[in-house]
Amino acid sequence: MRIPPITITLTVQGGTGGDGCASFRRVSHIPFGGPDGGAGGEGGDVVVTARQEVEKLPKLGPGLIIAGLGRNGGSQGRTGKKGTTIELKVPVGTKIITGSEEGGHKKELHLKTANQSAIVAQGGRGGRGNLLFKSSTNQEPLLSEAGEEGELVQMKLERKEYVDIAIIGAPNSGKSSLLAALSSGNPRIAPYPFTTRTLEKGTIDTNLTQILIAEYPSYASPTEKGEPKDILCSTNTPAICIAVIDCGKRDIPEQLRLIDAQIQDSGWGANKNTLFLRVLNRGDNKEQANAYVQEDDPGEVTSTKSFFWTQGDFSEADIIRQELIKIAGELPTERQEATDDNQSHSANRPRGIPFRITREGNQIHIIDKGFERIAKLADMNDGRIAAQLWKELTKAGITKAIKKTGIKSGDMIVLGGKQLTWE
Ligand SMILES: Nc1nc2c(ncn2[C@@H]2O[C@H](COP(=O)(O)OP(=O)(O)O)[C@@H](O)[C@H]2O)c(=O)[nH]1
Ligand SMILES: [Mg+2]
Repeated sequence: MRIPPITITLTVQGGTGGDGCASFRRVSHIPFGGPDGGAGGEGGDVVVTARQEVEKLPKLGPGLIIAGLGRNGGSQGRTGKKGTTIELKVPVGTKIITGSEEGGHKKELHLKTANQSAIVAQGGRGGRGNLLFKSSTNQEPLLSEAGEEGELVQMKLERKEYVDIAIIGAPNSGKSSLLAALSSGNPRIAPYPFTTRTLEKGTIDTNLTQILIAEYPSYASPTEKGEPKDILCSTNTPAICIAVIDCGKRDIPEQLRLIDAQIQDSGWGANKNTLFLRVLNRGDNKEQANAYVQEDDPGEVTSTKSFFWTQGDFSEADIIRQELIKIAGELPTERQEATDDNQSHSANRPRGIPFRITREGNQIHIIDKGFERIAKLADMNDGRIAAQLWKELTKAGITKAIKKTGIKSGDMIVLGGKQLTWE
């Protein structure tokens, strides 16, 4: 078995919101009806959903994927329709990583269950219609607002199978036997090494929860580079890692070296939330085996607890299982974090960012997302529209800030691609 491609990188963007409408009521017996321009619809979102039937990540990217545009608002107060949402279907266990570490916006979300879904790029808000610009001092609003651009997000999808408890160890040490004893798993158990070539999974079911436990294929040598290493990296960092050590006649230091290599390669050792446990299998002389393991621990396997276990001993297996259930319930697992997160992965859209004024020669730039959207739809050649826009800019304190720049008559004001001359 070859592990299918485990990551794709792509850029996605929510749809732009629809423009608001500027219109007035037309009724035969009322000569000047009030404003009735409706708001634009929201742009569509880009959503990632985990589906049971999907096995591979979609073949997409590196291009840009954009969700549908929101429709423009209409007269008679009609709001535009929301843009079409794009849904990317991915395998259960996919991890979504958005943003970058540098920007401090890096976010991760693991889709662990079927139908779990996350909005990765939100559509832009629809622009306001002139109806919403009506005020006690402006009964004939001529302004409306263009739709907002959707969120632009860089994202990486990583196919990661979800595991709560990992079982690792040297070949033939009894990992499969332990998995079968503890869980619903039904792996092949055989008296020769490397029986397990894939991730062998099982569940421990309680009334409250289901714990996912898996056995990873063993390393042949501490410098393993093949499939066992790929499989090790194909899952998340488990909450608990059990290292099985065969305390029969086998060479324990060699087993510990293999285990150590697995922990190093997986990177789990770096996660302070992962708890490392040891199961000492086939222990004829348990005291001696335990002492030996403690002394020769090469460092990484700094287990907090060792359990003795022998295949066929149901009471020992039961003790281990109860302990795992107890520990799993207490650990701050990734799974709990995911439920705390309300599934919406979207970076919160900036709202209420203060305006900025910059100057380049005789050009004064007004930088303000909201006013740029209003200016975009405003016909500056219409004196009444320009006057209403100035009034709004004054209300927001922007004209005052412009005066402070020492503006002179004849200087240019630039806003949302439109230019105005300062009189
Ligand atoms: N005698 C004895 N044999 C065991 C014990 N645990 C596992 N085995 C045997 O060891 C062999 C390898 O076990 P398996 O679970 O497949 O090991 P894995 O390769 O680590 O998954 C099988 O024949 C098991 O029946 C044990 O506690 N005592
Ligand atoms: Mg096995």
